Amino acid sequence: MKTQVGIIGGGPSGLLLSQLLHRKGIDTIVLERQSRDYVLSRIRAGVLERGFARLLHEAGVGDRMEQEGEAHTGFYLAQDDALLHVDLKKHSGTNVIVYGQTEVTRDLYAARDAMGGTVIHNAADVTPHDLQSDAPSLTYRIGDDTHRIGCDFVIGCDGFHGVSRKSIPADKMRLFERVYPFGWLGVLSRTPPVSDELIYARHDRGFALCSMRNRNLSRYYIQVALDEKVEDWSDDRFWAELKRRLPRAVADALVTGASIEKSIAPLRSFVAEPMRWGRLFLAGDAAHIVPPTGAKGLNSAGADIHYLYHALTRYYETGQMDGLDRYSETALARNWKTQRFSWWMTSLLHTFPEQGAFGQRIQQSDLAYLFSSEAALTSLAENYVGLPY
Ligand code: RFL
Ligand code: PHB
Repeated sequence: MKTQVGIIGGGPSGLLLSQLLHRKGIDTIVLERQSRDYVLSRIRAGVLERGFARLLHEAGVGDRMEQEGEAHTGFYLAQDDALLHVDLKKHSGTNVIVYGQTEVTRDLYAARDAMGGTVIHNAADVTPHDLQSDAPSLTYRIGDDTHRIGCDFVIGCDGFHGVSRKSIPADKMRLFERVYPFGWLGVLSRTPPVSDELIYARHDRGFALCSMRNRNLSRYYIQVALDEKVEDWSDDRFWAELKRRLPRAVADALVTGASIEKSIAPLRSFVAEPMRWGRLFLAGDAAHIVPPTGAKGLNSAGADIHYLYHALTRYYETGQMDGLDRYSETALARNWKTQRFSWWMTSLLHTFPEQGAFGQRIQQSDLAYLFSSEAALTSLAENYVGLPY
C-alpha cells in the first residue's frame, strides 16, 4: 500500500489531521491500535478553545458542535464559601465551548467515513521504518498478516503511550517531566450540572471541579492521592467528598445520581524536544502532556495539527520544506506557554503534600491577587481561552 501521509493514532489529533489534509487532496492512512468503540468510550476533555473550534469548521466538522455545544463566557473559582467569577468575555473578548472530546471524535469518524477516508482499526505492532530517508514506511499486523505502507511522512498522533516517540533515539531527544503527587477521580452522571458555568474549587481537603457535557450530563472531579483505587470510591463516598470541597450554597444545590463512568487519571506535565526526527513528526499527547486543570490537552493538540496541516499543505502545493522544518520550534514555543499556564493553574488550586504553611499562604495570596488585579484576571482569561495560532 502507498499513501502520502501515514498517521499513527486515530484519536482526535490523527483524525483531524487526516480530515484536513483530505480536503486539500492529500492522501492519508490512519492506523489505530484500538477498535472504534474503544476510542469512543474514553471520557476526556470537555472545553474547546475558539481556535480549536475554528479548526473543526475548517475540517467541515463544526456543525454539531455549533448546535449542541455551549458557549461559556466565564467560569468560577471557589475557595471555601467564596465563589469568584472570571468573566472571560470581559477580560479576553471571547469565550470557550463546552463540547466533549468524545463527540468531537465521533464527528471526525463520521466525516472520515463520509469522505471514504482510510482508518484501519485494531492495527497491532505498528512500527515506523526508515524515518531518516525520503521514503519512510509503516508496518502493522492484523491477525497473522503483516502489512506495509510506504509514505512521504509519518505523523505520530498516538498519544503518550504510543510507539512514535519511542522510535526516536534517546540521545536525539530531551524529555522534560513533572509528575504530580496526586490524580483526579472523575465521575460522569446523568444529572443536571450544578452551575451554568464550570467551578474550579480550591479547598484544604483538595481540589474539586464541577464541569458538564450538556444540560443533563455532568462531569465532576476531585483530587485524590495517587494510591487511591476507583473500587474504594462508591458513588455516595464521591458525592460526600465533592460536597465537602464546594461552597455551601453549591453543595446544597448539587443534584447527585448514579455514576455512568468513574476513573482516576494521574496528573503529569511532559514535553519531548524536538517534535521531529527526520520524516517523523510528533503531535498532541505523543509529544506533550499537561495536567488537565487548564483544559489545555486537546487544545494544544489542535495547535500542533494546525501547524502541521499548513506545513504539509505548503509542501504538497509548492515542494517547500520550510514549514515542516520550522514545525518543531513553532509548536514547542506555543506549547511551553501552555505548559506554564497548566502548571500554574494546577499549583494554584491543588493541595500539595509538602507545601507547608508558607506554601499555603502563597497559594491563598495568589488567588487574592487574582481577584484584586484586572491585569492578573486578564492574563488568566487570555490563557484560558487559548493563545493565538
Ligand atoms: P489520544 O487521544 O491519546 O489518541 C491517541 C490514539 O493513538 C492510539 N495509539 C496507537 N495507535 C496505533 N499504534 C500504537 N502503537 C498506538 N498507541 C496509541 C490510541 O489508541 C489513541 O486512540 O491523543 P491525541 O489525539 O493527541 O489527543 C489528546 C487528547 O486526548 C488529550 O490531550 C485530552 O484528552 C486532555 N484532556 C483535556 N484536554 C483539553 O483540551 N480540555 C479538557 O477539558 C481536557 N480534560 C483531558 C481532560 C484528559 C484527561 N485524561 C483522562 C487524561 C480530562 C481528563 C480526565
Ligand atoms: C471536563 O469537563 O472533563 C474538564 C473541564 C475542564 C477541565 C478539565 C476537564 O479543566
